[in-house]
Amino acid sequence: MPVETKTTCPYCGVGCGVIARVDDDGTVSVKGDPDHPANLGRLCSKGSALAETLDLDGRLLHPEIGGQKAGWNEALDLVAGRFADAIAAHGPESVAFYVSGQLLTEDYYVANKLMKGFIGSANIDTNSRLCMSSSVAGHRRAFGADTVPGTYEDIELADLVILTGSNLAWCHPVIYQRLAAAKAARPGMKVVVIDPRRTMTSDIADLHLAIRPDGDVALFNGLLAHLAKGTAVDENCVAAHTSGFADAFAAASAMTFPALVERTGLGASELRQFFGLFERTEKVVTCYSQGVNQSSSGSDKVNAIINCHLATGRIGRPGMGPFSLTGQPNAMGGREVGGLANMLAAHMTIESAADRDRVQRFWGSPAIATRPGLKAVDMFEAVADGRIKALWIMATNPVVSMPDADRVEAAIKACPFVVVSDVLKTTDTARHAHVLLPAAGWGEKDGTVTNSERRISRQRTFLDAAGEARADWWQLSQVARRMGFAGFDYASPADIFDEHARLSAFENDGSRDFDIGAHAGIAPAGYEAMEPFQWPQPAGHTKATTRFFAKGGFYHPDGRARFVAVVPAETDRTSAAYPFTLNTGRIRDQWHTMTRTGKSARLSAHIAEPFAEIHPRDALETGIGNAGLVEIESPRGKAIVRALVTERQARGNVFVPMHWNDQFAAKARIDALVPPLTDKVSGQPASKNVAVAVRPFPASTYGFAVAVTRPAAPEADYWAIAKADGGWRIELAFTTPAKDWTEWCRATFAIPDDIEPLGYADRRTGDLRLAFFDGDRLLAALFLALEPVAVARTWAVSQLTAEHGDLRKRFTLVAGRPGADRPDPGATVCSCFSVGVNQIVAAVRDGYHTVEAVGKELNAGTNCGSCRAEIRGIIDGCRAAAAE
Ligand SMILES: Nc1nc2c(c(=O)[nH]1)N[C@H]1C(S)=C(S)[C@@H](COP(=O)(O)OP(=O)(O)OC[C@H]3O[C@@H](n4cnc5c(=O)[nH]c(N)nc54)[C@H](O)[C@@H]3O)O[C@H]1N2
Ligand SMILES: Nc1nc2c(c(=O)[nH]1)N[C@H]1C(S)=C(S)[C@@H](COP(=O)(O)OP(=O)(O)OC[C@H]3O[C@@H](n4cnc5c(=O)[nH]c(N)nc54)[C@H](O)[C@@H]3O)O[C@H]1N2
Ligand code: SF4
Ligand SMILES: [Mo]
Repeated sequence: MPVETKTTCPYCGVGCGVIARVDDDGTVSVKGDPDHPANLGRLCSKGSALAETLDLDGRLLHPEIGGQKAGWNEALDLVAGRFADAIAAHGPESVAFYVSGQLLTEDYYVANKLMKGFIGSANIDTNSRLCMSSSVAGHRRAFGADTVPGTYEDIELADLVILTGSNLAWCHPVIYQRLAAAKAARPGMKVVVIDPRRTMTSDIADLHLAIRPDGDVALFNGLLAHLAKGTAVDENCVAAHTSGFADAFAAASAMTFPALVERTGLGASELRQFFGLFERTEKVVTCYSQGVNQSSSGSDKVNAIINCHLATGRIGRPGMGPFSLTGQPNAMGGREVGGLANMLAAHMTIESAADRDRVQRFWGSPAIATRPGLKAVDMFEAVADGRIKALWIMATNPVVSMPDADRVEAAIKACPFVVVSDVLKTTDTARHAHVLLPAAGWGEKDGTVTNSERRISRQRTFLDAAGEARADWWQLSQVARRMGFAGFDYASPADIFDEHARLSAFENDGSRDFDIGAHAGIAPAGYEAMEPFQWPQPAGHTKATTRFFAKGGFYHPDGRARFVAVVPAETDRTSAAYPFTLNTGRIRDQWHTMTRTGKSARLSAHIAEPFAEIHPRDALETGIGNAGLVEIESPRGKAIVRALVTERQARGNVFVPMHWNDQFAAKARIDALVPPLTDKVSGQPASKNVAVAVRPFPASTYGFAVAVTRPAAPEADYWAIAKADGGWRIELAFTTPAKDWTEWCRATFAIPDDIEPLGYADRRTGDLRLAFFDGDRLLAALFLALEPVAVARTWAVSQLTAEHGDLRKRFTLVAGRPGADRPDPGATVCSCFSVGVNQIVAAVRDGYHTVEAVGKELNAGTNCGSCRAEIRGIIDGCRAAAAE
């Protein structure tokens, strides 16, 4: 009998409910949970492809010490011993944990308790530092606590939704779908997108403001000054519930309108239109994400936004409020347990002696950290200069995702003792670990996560753990016990959740926002059955309170919110040597460092290699051709990626995704170029504004290959590998051609010596093709040209699973052209149904002129809907071309 389990998607902070079904033969399939309030059955492309990421390929199946298989006892004893030794010799500040918003709350709780309450240092920080810490800092400055006031429903109820520094369509696709549906049902609703690039999200916008990088403080200051001159300010609310308005207004009105135009890069009429919309519309939600947080002025951007909502009293009421969209599935849970170096558990503060005392009494712990620990960038600085003697990295890949990534890598390599807990055996970080601990992955682990709207949901087990993998909370508790600490004998995640719930209610009485006392004392059966719920849920609560602050009640001691006077800083970092601004971020179908999404052929087909979006004029002036290769350089490092020439990009800017790393490309770890510059208040790195030089990469030969086995790092100046159906696809470029291409293929694709290639060379064009067959199966094919290779990618990939008994078919393959019987579908647009761009273009030519009609004809866009904006773009493109 098939078994269905309700669980939660492990990717983004939307926190969609998923039903995982395991069939009798062990096949797993997933669908959206229609009863989950976050998604009501919807999923995006990544969520829909979850089943494809569960194979054991590349999994770390047992502990390893020094690259050798080891037993759990041996590995845990070693970790406990080395941490204890470092603490004994150099004190508690000489050890550190670097953890992740992808841990479950229970894992996170134990990590934080061990470091802050038992080791007695606050040197635990998390990748949330790179993600949410400016929002946390902004919330704490304004509200006195890290409280997200609103709910997803507010986005649907609003008459104006502002999306700033958020590519919602690609990064929070199910919220985007909810927004798109609400706008379709209520066309009067307005959407404003503020982003230097015209992203897929901008396609839903009534107004797209292509702001200058980091122009946001100036923009929202300008808005506040404008509001204060009109009638939109809610004087009663300001007087009764806030303080600091006069100073914030003075700071905001210091800038003249012409200076505002210059600082934001926006036209005067665009500014007036935006200000007028905000002024006139009461129901406004301002959603923001990394274009706001990841900045040297990130906290100020957050407060500049919150100031406008406080001034108009538009907070905590239906359809109104500032809304921080959290990135990771459990960024919020990590904040609840105090996983950041400057927080204490259950939203208590490390600087408060009363809070420290309360937490220590609750834990009955021998110590309590007395001051904030090292924030991520400072932590790796301390690793680099030898202050950290033992480091434990869990569920994050800092060699790829930290700024100044090469230096971070060197620091990890030089650290005397590094433990990495991961699900994969080989990541850019795991390769430098002294001890590798196999973690139970999604489907194997069990616990809770909290999404962007404070909703706590269960992740449930539906698979046996791979090999000897164990949950992160178990690994941490075992090490704690072996270090001689009492208070870590948890039998299950339910035990930990119970303790977490009790601590949230401990001596709280409404003084702290985070209170889930209603769940204190929860038994394993209750935990198993737990339905998704939103906090707060204090003991004895009857009805869920879903919003904060409509009637004041802020968490500063006087109960008032604070306006924060913010002043725009100069943020143009370009110079004659580094004249471009590098912006980094995400694409639709990859998740961070690709350790899981990189396993799915469907997801890898959307965008199969690292790229730089560049404006056509900039491309022309720098001599970069479309589909050529670009070298991007900062004083810290270099990357080589494909050029994507597009008017969606603003002049002077380039955008490169953060995902590619040394496992998938020759030189595309973009964080190697990002300096460790941080926001002074939050410590969050400025990952979106880096001065770089951009030039064509001088390749003399370009290549494209398909192969059934994953090649080792190819001998090539540029390579990028992506999973494909039946094997792998590889983009290549060389500055000097190989001496013997057949030998190159043998070495790269492990072709046996007795298999001879079928070849084709065109002296006139310089094209060369080689294909190797084993019986009627294609092993590998290489297509070379002096220009970027024009071979149809999807067609070439399909040859990996085709039958090649017919000799003529083999010749079509080396000719590099699809036969008339198998037209090339083109690059994948819809990953759910594997529909390519050429198929959509053909459908449009056949008269299907709407997204719905194309969907009926091809199914494209009818499952998760993440590609609908792209389909609309293709339809518009075809019609524009037809009109010319
Ligand atoms: N597909 C996918 N989805 C994801 C993730 C993923 O890896 N892949 N990761 C998840 C995580 S952890 C996170 S944190 C979120 C991030 O979600 P988002 O923040 O939406 O994603 P990003 O692409 O990092 O950046 C958003 C936008 O900020 C813009 N931007 C850059 N500079 C500025 C600026 O100065 N001002 C303004 N206003 N905008 C600017 C960028 O051009 C970019 O389009 O996504 C989550 N969802
Ligand atoms: N330039 C630039 N850099 C950025 C960003 C950017 O926009 N631009 N964004 C930043 C942001 S917002 C974020 S959130 C970070 C994300 O960056 P990372 O956290 O480094 O990225 P992930 O690939 O998600 O890393 C998660 C790791 O945990 C492993 N893993 C998965 N599940 C489990 C588990 O259950 N247990 C354990 N122990 N391991 C597990 C995965 O295999 C993977 O190696 O990147 C940041 N870096
Ligand atoms: S929007 Fe997509 S990635 Fe995010 S939680 Fe939902 S299904 Fe997962
Ligand atoms: Mo993030």
